Amino acid sequence: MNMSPTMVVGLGDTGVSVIRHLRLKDSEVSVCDSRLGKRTNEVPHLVEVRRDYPDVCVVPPRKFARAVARAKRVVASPGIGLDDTLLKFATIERVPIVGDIDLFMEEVDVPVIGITGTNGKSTTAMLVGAMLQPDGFIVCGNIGIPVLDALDSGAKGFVVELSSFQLERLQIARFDVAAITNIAEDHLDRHKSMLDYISSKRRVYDHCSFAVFNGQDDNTDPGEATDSIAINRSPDWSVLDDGVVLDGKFISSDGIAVKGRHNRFNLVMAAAIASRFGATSEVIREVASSFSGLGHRNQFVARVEGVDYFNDSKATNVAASVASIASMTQESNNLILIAGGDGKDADFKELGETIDRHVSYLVLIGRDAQKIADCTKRVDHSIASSMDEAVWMAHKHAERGDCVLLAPACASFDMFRNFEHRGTAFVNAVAELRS
Ligand code: UMA
Ligand code: ADP
Repeated sequence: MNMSPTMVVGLGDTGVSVIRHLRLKDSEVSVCDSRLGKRTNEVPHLVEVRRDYPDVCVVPPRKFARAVARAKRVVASPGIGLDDTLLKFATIERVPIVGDIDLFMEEVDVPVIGITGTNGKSTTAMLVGAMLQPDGFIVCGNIGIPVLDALDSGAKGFVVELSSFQLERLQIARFDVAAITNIAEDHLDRHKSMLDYISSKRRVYDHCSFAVFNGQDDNTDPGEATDSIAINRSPDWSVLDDGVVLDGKFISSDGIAVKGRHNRFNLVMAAAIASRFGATSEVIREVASSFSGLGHRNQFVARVEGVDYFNDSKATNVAASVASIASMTQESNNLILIAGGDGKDADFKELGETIDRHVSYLVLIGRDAQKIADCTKRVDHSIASSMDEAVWMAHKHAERGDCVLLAPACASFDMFRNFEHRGTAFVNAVAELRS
């Protein structure tokens, strides 16, 4: 008898959500994770899956090739690239590879908004979620809640944050509104080229009913065949120096809680999306005045001896860091930047130019510290071996009225578990200065 199970690859948050979903439907499931065998203790949900789903067959990587040949399809976690050895076996056996978003799209029967982009995805998604909360929408996806865990929540609609990793393998795209905030260089250690990265992102527009995009970034333009709003091309939806225009109505910066031009952009994009689903201008104004941003994104930490410290640990690529630095230039006399980490093969030229223009002193950490230093011409720097040391060095160079900004332009994995861990290390180090 041919059992044709679904083969789940990756036992992280996505993998376990896929198993839960498929077992509820009584489907036969196998699972493999490339760390099984050599680094089994690092596989996040193995113990839980063995305990809660004894019927699920856990396949070690060395037996994957045989097991996948029997599978009807593979559901691969986003962190696993299509050129991964396990997925290559699936391709050789011509077993279709999909992601959790496909399984979600097969079942969902309420409106779905897809939001992607290099930067601003989470902030925009959360703003849309707040604007559509009265209508029963919830936020899920790359933001940290696997879509299949949200599917049975009873939501009246979903705001799904999508990464290029998820979009790269998406077969069933049909979002009611699809949005791309911007596209800049990122994840080039995973995507083969910038073109590859851009085309992954643009898959969000396939069969979408309506698009909202960045009118100043042609790579986000869905083309004339798609009904759309172009933020900053349309005068009715635009960012100004002293506020925003939402559906033709001006709101001054006094009525906007988020800081920085890039966040005002996210606000306009979110309002354009939410208004498609009937969010009223009152609700949108209320969200604009109360939503002050997410943790680890341009977050004020403390004032120590007259110096303001800001945590933007989520600035994990050059474009984010550049936007973050630009948003700080009005805040202080001098800006001291802490940057560095795992640069994901990025080109730091634009960061170096921005640092030379706006930063008075630079403290570098992590694997690519020297690479960033080599891209600056004018600004003195120090290299620190820990976050505590970096904050201490910044403190020594700062004077009353200055700002210290953590905006690393890099991933955190060379020194920290994730960007939250890095941001918390920064916050703790600032607290140490006060004690
Ligand atoms: N694994 C392998 N082989 C590999 C890589 C990973 O077997 O080559 C296994 C790991 O051993 C681990 C599992 O796969 O057991 C992890 O899978 P995963 O890396 O896809 O992570 P999940 O826990 O499933 O979380 C994923 C997203 N992670 C990534 O895309 C890397 C989460 O985004 C997302 O919140 C979650 O699904 C729910 O949708 C995180 C992220 O860093 C926040 N995203 C990147 C970003 O925002 O820049 C794209
Ligand atoms: P994402 O989910 O795409 O990583 P976030 O909303 O979490 O986006 O923001 C991450 C970082 O990117 C912020 O801390 C900020 O430095 C930068 N950023 C946010 N929005 C924008 C934008 N619209 N344009 C450029 N940079 C941005």
